[in-house]
Amino acid sequence: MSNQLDCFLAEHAEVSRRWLLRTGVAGAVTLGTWPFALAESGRSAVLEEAIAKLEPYFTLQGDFRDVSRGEPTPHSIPDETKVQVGMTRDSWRLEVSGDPDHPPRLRKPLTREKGNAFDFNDLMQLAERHAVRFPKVMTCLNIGCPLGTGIWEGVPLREVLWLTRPSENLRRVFYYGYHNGDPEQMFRSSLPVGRILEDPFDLPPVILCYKLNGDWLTSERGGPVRIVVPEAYGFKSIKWLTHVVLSNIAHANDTYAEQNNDVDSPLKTFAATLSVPSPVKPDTPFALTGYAQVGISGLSKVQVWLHREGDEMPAGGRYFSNAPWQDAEILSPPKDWGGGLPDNRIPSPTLGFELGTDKPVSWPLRLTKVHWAYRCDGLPAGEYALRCRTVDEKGYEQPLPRPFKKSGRAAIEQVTLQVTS
Ligand SMILES: Nc1nc2c(c(=O)[nH]1)N[C@H]1C(S)=C(S)[C@@H](COP(=O)(O)O)O[C@H]1N2
Ligand SMILES: [Mo]
Repeated sequence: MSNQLDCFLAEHAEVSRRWLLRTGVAGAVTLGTWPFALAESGRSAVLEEAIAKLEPYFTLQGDFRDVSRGEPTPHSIPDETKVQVGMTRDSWRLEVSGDPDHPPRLRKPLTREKGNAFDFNDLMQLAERHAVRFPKVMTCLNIGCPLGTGIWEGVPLREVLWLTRPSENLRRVFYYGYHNGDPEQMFRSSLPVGRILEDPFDLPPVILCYKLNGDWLTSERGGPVRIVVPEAYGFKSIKWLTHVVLSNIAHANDTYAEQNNDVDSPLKTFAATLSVPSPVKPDTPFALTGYAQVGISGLSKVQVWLHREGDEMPAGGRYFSNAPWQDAEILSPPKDWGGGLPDNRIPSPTLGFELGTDKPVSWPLRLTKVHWAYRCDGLPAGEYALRCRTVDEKGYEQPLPRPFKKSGRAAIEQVTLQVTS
């Protein structure tokens, strides 16, 4: 099965499951209150109905898709073993030390051996002054569709890095987590030290994350502590973090690089569908919905194009720049953000939101996802290719002509739609 189809089916099954729970079983939710303001929208019924079925904006911790490696996966080991290996908040220890092969000068490495490894209390102390929260979509470079979106809370990694008092020969930082004590199972990521010390433009910092959507990070999500790199694909956000290694190596040494992945590629902007009714009746209005990932280049438009099989294709190559793309509606911030946030509110402060409110400073929020909807007035009978794409903040079509899957999948999605009486 193609990656794209795999994503599509997974998302659709999930949306239908939630819809059933909410309407059939729970039955308590009315269209007017969830999840978007419908009453004052002025939208047609067919569009409002499709929008009401959309997944919540933020994902419950337990609803994230899990792609953890390991035999067994570290979050599935018995609770007693978790205590022994430092995978609970009380037992967690982080070693921050120099790379023996490319040593930096550090005055104070933090190690178990020296008895000064960094623990959860130390982290909470730093959190009192330095904690940050930001929304982010977690996406696997190799899967393409997001695994979940949440508000991640943590302490900037630089605060811990400075504790080791580095003074020379430090260019790269690599890090890994608990891997069953088996070197073969180690999954390592790395960053240039500059990205940890400073945040380019308005990016949030790289954090040692301990909470997601206001709750302690669960073991499945990488708790007690994982790295979260705001602008990166999932593989940079190492779970069950145990070691940070400061190095003078001049290049990336991520485990993911060994599998032909482009490990310096930031999150891409692209659109995908969530609900596509098929078949639909000829000349009858129908609605489409979907999501767009808002990558590093931002998002200004989501566009759809319905092309009937047999009709002439527009000139201009495989990225269809000259096709008659139509703008879809990018949905406004939801009234109910979902994700199980405490009191159903955005915790304050959260980067990207106005202090003390649930109001985003700008919309859509970069490095997250947003939902879109489109109403088609009706089509003549036939088989159609439905495609969707985005236009980024600077006005460039996204995905750019970029066939490299290993830089993060961001294809123009194509889905078949049947129009028959
Ligand atoms: N320790 C560890 N961290 C890891 C991984 C791993 O296998 N081991 N997988 C990475 C990859 S490839 C992805 S896409 C994300 C997925 O995060 P999630 O399982 O919380 O959705 O975790 C990353 N962190
Ligand atoms: Mo991944």
